[in-house]
Amino acid sequence: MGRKKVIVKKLVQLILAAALVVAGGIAIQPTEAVAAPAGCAAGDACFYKNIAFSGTKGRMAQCINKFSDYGMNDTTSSLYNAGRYDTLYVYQESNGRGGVETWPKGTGSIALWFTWNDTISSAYFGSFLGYKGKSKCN
Ligand SMILES: [Ca+2]
Repeated sequence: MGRKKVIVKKLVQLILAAALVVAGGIAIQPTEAVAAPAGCAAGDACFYKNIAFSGTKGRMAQCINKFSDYGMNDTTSSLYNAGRYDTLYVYQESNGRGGVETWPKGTGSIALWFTWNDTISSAYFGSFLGYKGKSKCN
């Protein structure tokens, strides 16, 4: 193989690798190890109407079947899991239905991406996943 062909092959490999990184970034909502926002108490998960943990805040201690019960359906643009033990599970529809995304304790997102911005309708700490749709989460 000539030197030119080797260089072209390497370039193609680099471009393909970059494309894969971009595709992965779009497909997966990144969990960011961000500092806990002020006012999000230990043990809670906090949901904010605006990015960067600002705007109207909702807090969750265990689980919420319907964000609409709190006037927050499809409004969350940033969130933080200040839970002590559990991973936070959020869903695109009420009662734990639809697409799901998770944030381990101590992580959050300062700006939810694409399909996750303004779409969250229910949320559960891992220990309460068994109560999806039940009154305990109302
Ligand atoms: Ca929704």
